[in-house]
Amino acid sequence: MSKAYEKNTITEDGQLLLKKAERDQIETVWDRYEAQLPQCGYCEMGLSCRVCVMGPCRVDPFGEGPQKGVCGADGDIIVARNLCRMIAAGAAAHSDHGRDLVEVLAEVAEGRAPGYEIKDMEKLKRVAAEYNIETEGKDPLKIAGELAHAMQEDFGTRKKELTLVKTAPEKRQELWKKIGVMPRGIDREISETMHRTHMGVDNGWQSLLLHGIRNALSDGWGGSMIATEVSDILFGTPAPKLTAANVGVLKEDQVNIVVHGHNPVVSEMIMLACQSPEMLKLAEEKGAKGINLAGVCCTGNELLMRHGVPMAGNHLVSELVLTTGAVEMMIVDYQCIMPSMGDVAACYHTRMISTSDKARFPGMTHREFHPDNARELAKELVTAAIENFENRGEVYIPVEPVNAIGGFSVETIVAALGGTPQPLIDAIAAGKIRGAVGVVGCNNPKIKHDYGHVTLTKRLIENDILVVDTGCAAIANAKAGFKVADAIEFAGPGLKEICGSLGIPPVLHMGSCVDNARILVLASALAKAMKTDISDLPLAAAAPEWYSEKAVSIGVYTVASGVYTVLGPMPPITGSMNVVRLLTDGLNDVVGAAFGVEPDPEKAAVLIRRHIEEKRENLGLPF
Ligand code: XCC
Ligand code: SF4
Repeated sequence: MSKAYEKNTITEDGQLLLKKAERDQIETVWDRYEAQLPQCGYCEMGLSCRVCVMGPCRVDPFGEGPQKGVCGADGDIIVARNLCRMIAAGAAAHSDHGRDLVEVLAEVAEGRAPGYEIKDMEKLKRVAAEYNIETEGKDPLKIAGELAHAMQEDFGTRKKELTLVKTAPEKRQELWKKIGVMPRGIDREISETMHRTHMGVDNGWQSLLLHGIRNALSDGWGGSMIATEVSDILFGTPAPKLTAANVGVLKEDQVNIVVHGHNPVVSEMIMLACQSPEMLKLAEEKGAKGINLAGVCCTGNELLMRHGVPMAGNHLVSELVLTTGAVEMMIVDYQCIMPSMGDVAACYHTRMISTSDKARFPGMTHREFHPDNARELAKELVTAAIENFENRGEVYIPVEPVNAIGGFSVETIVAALGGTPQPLIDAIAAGKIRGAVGVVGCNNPKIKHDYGHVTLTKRLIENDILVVDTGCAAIANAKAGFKVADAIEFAGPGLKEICGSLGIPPVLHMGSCVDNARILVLASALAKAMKTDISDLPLAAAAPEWYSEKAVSIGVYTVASGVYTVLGPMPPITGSMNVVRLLTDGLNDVVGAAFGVEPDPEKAAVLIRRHIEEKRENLGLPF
């Protein structure tokens, strides 16, 4: 194996496919990253501003050139404004995804979404109760309609507080009220961020960042949480399922369809079409042994969690999946779909389909999904994919898939523990499990692909720290083999004993990126059971390879919820030492947690272990 491929990714399939891509003259994300180097230092430090047309401006970090933009904004203001706009974009992405699900729920209630239904009645009632909706003896569709309406109000501005915030521990809610960051409407907070960061509005870097926290909280305890809850209501609450990961999940003798993006609204319908006898028969007629559906990124995670649909890869290998020449069709919705995908597909027989009214891509055919046409359109697309089977050229699927178990919703974890979180708390109290860490987020060509996730996770579990994961991190850990019951071999003695007796892996797949809300719910349940606040618990989070604005929002709401969070790549804030100090230290006094930044996962593991032991000591738990 040539060194160049090893430099980019630790995965065997990634390395082999990179070689294939080079042979096929496919340009990848790594090539384009290389071509961008050196990247702009001002932008890297957050010191460039394009907010208005008196600019663009930049502030000289060495103190020699200009220290203020044309309007007079200094480095602190510019850095804080830029960061807040990243939060707003990330919160908007998650929350708009949530909104799309709520709209489907509303259409289901009105009987206008053929093929969609209420899958989890119990959850519908439970969530409706959070919204003070009477459910006793009421028709489920009526409950669904009322719930959809109530959730839509969370997006608007008619309230002082989002509804689901009240599921946070009391102490946390009081703190948020005290410091003035209680999120109100989801759309309102995003819109207010855009207002505050307009030239000549909020020029206090502290007040800007406080609002940034409020905006991020409206994502975590609002838009994302709504997305997760409604997905469970419509498609079922996940329970453990056997699945597999890496590009080896593609099948040489079957029609391969890959879904990419985030929202299960499209991918669930594609899955149903793939399973229909009519489609299976057609596939057979065309000489295929079946229809094989696989996922990439988070819409893949949604299907994996609920149905065990296998995962072909995460963000950075999304282009490489196409270089197998084995994909008949890739169907995308939105977020994290590189605009290069159409170019890559053009070199093979793969057909690329975009489906969302808000997301277009070069080189893709646009077939728009709406609740009323989804079922029919899904069949049409699957038919086209099957018909494309005969156009295949050379196929290269160089690896065998790795087995994994997915589907650990909070409901399932609590059920596995016997109905209450108490056994987990006992195990933590006894020191068998030192604590728990959420390893989440993306890939980024600045970090060797999957190296951050896998190295950090390995170090944590071998030190008896339970890992829960989501997003592309979860896919990395699945490929690394950490998600089978036998993976307890990688764990320290205490974690091994506990997971072994429960028959669960030491790394629990909790879903997609909006499903980080599940981690909030779990942390909240632990804090409530221990009658304390989340910030007192031996917990931490990490985003070892993050890249996206969504990850910024996630990081900020996680810290604001009281969880120490270590980022791999440095966010663009180093142009302001004030902002750096606040985020990495000062926030401890404000929300009881702060950020760390450490691109080396070996060192990040040490930071996290130290933090967990400190929290244990404060709680008086044994060493
Ligand atoms: Fe995207 Fe969600 Fe990041 Fe992966 S982890 S690169 S955001 S797909 Ni969410
Ligand atoms: Fe320059 Fe100020 Fe306009 Fe930003 S807002 S571009 S710093 S003048």
